[in-house]
Amino acid sequence: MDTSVARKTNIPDFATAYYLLEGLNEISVDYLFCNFGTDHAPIIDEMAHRRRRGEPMPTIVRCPHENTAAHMAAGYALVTGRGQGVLVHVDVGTANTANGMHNLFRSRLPVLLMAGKAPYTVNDELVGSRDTYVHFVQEPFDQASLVRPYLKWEWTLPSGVVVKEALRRAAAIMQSEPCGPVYLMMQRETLTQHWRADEIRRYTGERFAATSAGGADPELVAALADRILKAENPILITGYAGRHERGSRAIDALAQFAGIAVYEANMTNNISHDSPCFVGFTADKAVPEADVGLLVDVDVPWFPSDVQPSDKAFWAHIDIDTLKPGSPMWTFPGNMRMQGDSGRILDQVLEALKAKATSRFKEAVAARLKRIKAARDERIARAAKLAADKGRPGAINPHYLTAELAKLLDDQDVIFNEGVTNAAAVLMQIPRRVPNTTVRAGGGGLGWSGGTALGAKLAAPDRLTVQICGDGGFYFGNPSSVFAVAQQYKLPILTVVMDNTGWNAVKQSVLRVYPEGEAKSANGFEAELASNVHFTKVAEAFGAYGEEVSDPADVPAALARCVKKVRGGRAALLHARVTRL
Ligand SMILES: Cc1ncc(C[n+]2csc(CCOP(=O)(O)OP(=O)(O)O)c2C)c(N)n1
Ligand SMILES: [Mg+2]
Repeated sequence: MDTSVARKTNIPDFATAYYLLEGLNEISVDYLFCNFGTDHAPIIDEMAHRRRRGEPMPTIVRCPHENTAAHMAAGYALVTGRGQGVLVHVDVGTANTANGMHNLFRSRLPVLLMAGKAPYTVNDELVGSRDTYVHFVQEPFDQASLVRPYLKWEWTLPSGVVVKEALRRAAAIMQSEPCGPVYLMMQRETLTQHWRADEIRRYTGERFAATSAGGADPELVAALADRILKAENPILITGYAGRHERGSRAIDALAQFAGIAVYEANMTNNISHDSPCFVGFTADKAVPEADVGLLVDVDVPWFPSDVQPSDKAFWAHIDIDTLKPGSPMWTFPGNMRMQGDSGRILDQVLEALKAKATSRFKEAVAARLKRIKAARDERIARAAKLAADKGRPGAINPHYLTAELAKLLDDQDVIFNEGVTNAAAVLMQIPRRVPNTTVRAGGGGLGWSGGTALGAKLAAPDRLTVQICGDGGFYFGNPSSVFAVAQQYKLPILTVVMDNTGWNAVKQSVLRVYPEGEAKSANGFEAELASNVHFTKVAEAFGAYGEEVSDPADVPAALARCVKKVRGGRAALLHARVTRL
């Protein structure tokens, strides 16, 4: 109900939970991804109340596991830019979202996590007092500590009278760059408290806006343009500039104008791979040679244990998050750092450069562009060569598998690449023209790709959303919960499991630290998982289509059938037996 109308009539009074739902609507929370418990009784009752009155509130998506809920919010925010609500059960539900909050925080995605807290009254003093066993055991001293490392803000709602003010503050913080999770806790007694409609103020988005990211100081911009003007071997490394279309476009325009080789390193959100200056997914060979380097929206441009830049090089760091305040250590170079919207800042740099460009600069650029083209051609040829090897029965080559998948995808389809040690194959073999259509979690918490693909599908029903994961990642993703939601809410996603029978990443890490160690001699890496498993059955249990493929010759047709099913409205899973670890 519009509370301004209420003022003119008999002023009704409602429970705080009623205003909570109204307030969520007002902060553009379209969906509440929920996993309920006893703490939510007042909210559930007010949901029915609002529905009966025909009043708006977020659509409820019930998720059997919180991991699905948190990552659905990630996928939705990725596509729309808007943080949604995740409503979970007290400390235990919050704990189950920690992996998701880690991933959302590191991916700079907004989300409003909400949880109840055990009732604080024990003797039935107030409506909502403790009335069951768990209320006595679900009150830790510091509930928020379960997710605090991944939060930008947290609060326990002290009274219903400020519920909308608290929601607006939560929204302003989660939506201000760098975006991220916020957490609101609420006790039952607070949620059942009644307030007159005229006591609850509105806090509109127009008046209480989020902070927008800006451009850079023109003096720094001019100084960087001077550096680029004199550069002989400039490079640009990005990881997540592609999360905004403008960032991708600005990188391409600057790179073409100035002859800069562009790399995506440890990427999470792709720029357009169509850019003639895009040369690949590791800058390791180029970093020591670069005299001017641009780090643009990137968390890990290289591994310092493998690569060191030249002492004489000049590095400019342009990032929505130059400080990386969520990381105790972050020591990549920046002779100049500009925090802001990278697209805007690079447009400024390009403009300054155009005003200063000399004919000598333009000649040098032309020569560099030839070298860049050669490097680009060479990379594309190398990828094609890798894909040409199909592998053997029971050991399908992931490069071939993903190259075949690429043939079936449209530009707007979105890939959630949780391929771990096969993630590079996904990147190399499925080039993307449109920014932000190949996505990896900024965090390292496995089990994100299924929920994220579901959330993206909810936000973009016309796009195919593809989860690509390893066998290990499949388990982590609580797949029964993912496929249950896919079925119940008609969100057909495509899942491709690249099963190499275990945790290859674990094996490889042992080999990196101990190349000739005991584990290698014994061939004992503690990495093998069950091999005689049929992941298709999990999908089939929830009405999805499943196929298992072992023979490389069967790959194209199997993939085509799965994609067709998904485009027809039914989730599908392809279990591919790839090269073993
Ligand atoms: C929640 C979580 N637990 C554990 C890990 C550690 N870990 C990183 S990679 C990996 C193996 C993943 O196996 P799989 O998905 O099959 O990929 P593969 O390594 O075989 O390519 C593990 C266990 C993690 N990243 N996240
Ligand atoms: Mg594996």
